[in-house]
Amino acid sequence: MTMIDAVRGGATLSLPETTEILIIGAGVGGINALYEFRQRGWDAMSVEAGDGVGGTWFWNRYPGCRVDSESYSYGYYFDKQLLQDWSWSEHFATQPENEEYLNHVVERFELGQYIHLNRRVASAHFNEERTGWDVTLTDGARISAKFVVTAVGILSAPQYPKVPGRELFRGESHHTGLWPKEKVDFAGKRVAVIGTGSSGTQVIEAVAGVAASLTVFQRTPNWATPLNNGPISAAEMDDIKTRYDDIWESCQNPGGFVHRASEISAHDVSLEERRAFYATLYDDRRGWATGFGNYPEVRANPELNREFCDYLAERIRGRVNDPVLADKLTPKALPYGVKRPPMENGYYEVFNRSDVTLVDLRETPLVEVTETGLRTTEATFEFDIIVYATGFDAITGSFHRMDVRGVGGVDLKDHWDAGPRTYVASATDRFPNMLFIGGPQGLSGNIPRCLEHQVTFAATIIDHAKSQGHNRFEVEAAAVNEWVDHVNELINASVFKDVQSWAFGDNTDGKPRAYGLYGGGMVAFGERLDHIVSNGFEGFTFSDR
Ligand code: NA7
Repeated sequence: MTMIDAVRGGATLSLPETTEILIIGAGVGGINALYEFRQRGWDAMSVEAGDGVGGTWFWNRYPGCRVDSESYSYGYYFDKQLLQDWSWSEHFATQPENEEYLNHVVERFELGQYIHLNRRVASAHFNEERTGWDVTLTDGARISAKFVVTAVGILSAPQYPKVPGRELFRGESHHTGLWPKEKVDFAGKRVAVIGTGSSGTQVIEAVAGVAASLTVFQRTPNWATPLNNGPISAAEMDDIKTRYDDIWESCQNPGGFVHRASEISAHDVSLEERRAFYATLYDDRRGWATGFGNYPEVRANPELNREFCDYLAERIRGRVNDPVLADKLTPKALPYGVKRPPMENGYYEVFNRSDVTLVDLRETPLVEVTETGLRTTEATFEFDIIVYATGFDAITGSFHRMDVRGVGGVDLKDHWDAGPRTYVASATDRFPNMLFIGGPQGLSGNIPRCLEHQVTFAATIIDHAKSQGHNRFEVEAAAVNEWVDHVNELINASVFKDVQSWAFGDNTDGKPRAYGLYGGGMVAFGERLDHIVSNGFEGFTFSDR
């Protein structure tokens, strides 16, 4: 039995009817929360829709999938021996390695006995009479919980193009966020990939050269930059293990990544020096160094941002042989960094292959999926496999797949009908005894570093309620309103405010435009959580009802 099989044994656990704390989801955040709560000796358990743990690293098992935070900065830091015992094989681990790691954590800390796999939440209704949550699963099982902690992710409800015919296609089709466990064999196949975000970029690199032909359907080009991944030697990993305290410290910055912005101002150096620095970032530095290790002015100053974009466009032209194709792959009027840039590894060179074609959906939009392939306004295409790398109903989609009702039966969908409303991404008014890990209006960046703040915060809230004998806690509407205003003020004052992005819900038809992330960065966010706790849980009301 492999380690992953052993954890999957959780699928056979019998489900208790009651628990004190129910965690929804066993991904990166859910596992962290379960570990924290069980360490404290609490009666906590998780339900997880997948038949394995890992969340993002369970569902997104498409070829080429890998993390783009440095792995040694991405793993859990809650146990020093775990850090010493686990060795990463590459700077940016693949999906299988991440999944293996998360399974290792679950097994090592004996959490599998509390994780109920293959259990998807259908509804969670607040029961005012007994002050707790009545949770129903899609298989009909019911659980009563005093507290519910959601860890459902903000990019976990896959989304497909809204064109007719998807069910008619007779070949194989898969969404990157819902990839099957069975190997998808691309060899000798005519393959379409729709979407060129982070997932599309990775799957395109993996499929090119394996498939007989690859047709990439691009709607919006983005500024993909080199990941500059590489193996980690045994000596290097030994050295990393001596530096974990420093690595964690170095992550305490807005993005939670190991990269620090240049201390030299772009204004203090010549254009030639700036271009030399851009070349270093592009060719030698890893991952998010391009964004977070750059001159700070590149994010804030439109002229310098344009200068950096001109540099990136030049590099694309240098890598793509056909100038017309290079132009199609180059963003127009999109500042660098406002839309999450994909990290690539040979992406642009893919388009030099004679068996790879780019279809620009801005020129010829997708019309329908047919029995044999895809049709745009200009042409019909035949395929054996269609890959949808078309992203997610982001931020609220994973919540709205469930029927969540708070005080007086208020539906979370109605409560958030103008966009998500939270207090520090951790709770919303009228939904007592419910906390979010990685909820709306929270952080994006190096996710485990961001989420550990929220896990500690959730544990502190629950601990306060339990230790003071409070039956119920709730956030005040005024606190939620203040956070919503703060989130909006930050975004409206930034260069990001007009970008079309899932962060605003722009990629989902019918969604109100509302910013769903927190733009103040991880340090300010963590300080705010600390401030709330040290100010008597400001914004929360505890009661014995
Ligand atoms: P993303 O970043 O949302 O990318 C989705 C891609 O799919 C993007 O290129 C979209 O183009 C494209 N898309 C979406 N809908 C359509 C339709 N209807 N037709 C054509 N193309 C479409 O999702 P990913 O999975 O790549 O990445 C999600 C996160 O994972 C990412 O932020 C990282 O944190 C890791 P668009 O740009 O909307 O025009």
